[in-house]
Amino acid sequence: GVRLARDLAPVQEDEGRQAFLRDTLAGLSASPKAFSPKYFYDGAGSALFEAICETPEYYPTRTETALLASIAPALAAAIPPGAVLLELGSGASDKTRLLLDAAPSLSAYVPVDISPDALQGAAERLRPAYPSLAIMPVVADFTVGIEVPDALAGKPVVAFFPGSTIGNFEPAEAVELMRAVRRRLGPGARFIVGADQVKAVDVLLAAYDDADGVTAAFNRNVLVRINRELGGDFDVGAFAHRAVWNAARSRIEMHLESTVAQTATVAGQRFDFAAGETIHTENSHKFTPESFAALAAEAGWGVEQQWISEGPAFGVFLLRA
Ligand code: AVI
Repeated sequence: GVRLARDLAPVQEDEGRQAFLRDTLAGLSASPKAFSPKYFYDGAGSALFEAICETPEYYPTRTETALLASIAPALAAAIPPGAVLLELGSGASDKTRLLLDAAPSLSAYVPVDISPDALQGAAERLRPAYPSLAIMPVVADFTVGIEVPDALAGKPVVAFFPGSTIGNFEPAEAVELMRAVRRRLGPGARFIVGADQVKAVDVLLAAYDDADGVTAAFNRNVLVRINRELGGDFDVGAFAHRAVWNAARSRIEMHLESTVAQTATVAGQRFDFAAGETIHTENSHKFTPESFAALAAEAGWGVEQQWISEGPAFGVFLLRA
C-alpha cells in the first residue's frame, strides 16, 4: 500500500537521502553537469518557491489562480459525485481550494508531494476549512509511481496537476507521466492540467530572474541542501543564477554558473568547475495549445476543453482518457 504523510518512516527518509546522493553524484559527473529540479523542494526550497509566486515578475501562479477561479464551475461539472481529487505536486494546495469550493460533492482529497513540510502545512490549513472532506496526504515522488490510498479504492478519481509543473519534465518524461496517470485512472478519466504558454521572451526571462533575487536564492538553495544533507562543501556564493530562453526547445532553462575555477567535494568525491561552467538545474517548458494537445495525445489523452488566459497566457486543459 501507499504510505501516508504521518507514517513517513526514518527508513523512507534514508531512501530519499540515498536517491538524492546517487542523483547528485551522477549529475555532477555528467557533462554538462545537471541536477533534477525535484531536489529543489526541501522545506526551505518549498518556502522559496512560495515566495517566488509572490514576486511581481512570476506571473504563472496568479494568472492560473485567476483563470481557475473563473472556470471552476465548468471544471466542477466534469467531476463525478463522490470523486477523489488527486493532486500531483500539491505544494501549498492554495489553488485546490477553488476546486474544493466549486465541487462540494468531492469525497476525498489526496495531495501528493515530495516535500513532507509543504504537505503537512497544507493539510493542517485545509482540514478545518473542509471538515467533511477526507484529506489524505501522500509523501511521494510522483514520477516514480502514482498511488491512491487503499481506503479510496473503487471511487472515481479526477487528477489535478496545476502550476505548469508538467513543463519541468522533458517531453518524453511528461508523456510517460501522463500515460501513467491515465493507466492508474482508467477509461473515461478526467485530468486537469495547467500548462504555461509561450509568450514574449522578456516576460519569460523576468519571471525566472526576479529583481529581488528570490529565484536566484531558490536555485542556489539546492547547493545549500547538498552541503547540509550530503555533506557537501559548495561555496554557494561562488555560483551565479542564470535564466536563459532556449527557443529551439521552447523552454526556460535555469543554470548555476561557477563564477571562478573551483572544486567542490560531495561525499568524498571531488568535482572540478572551470570559471563559467554551469550546472543545469531546471527546464520550464512553455507550450502552445497545439503543442500541449500533441503531448497529451501521445499519452492517450484528448483535450475536452481548454481555457487560455488573456494577458500573460496560461492554459488550463481538461483532458479525457
Ligand atoms: C514548479 N514549477 C512549475 C516552477 C516553474 O515555473 O517551472 C518552478 C520555478 N522555477 C523557477 N521559478 C519557478
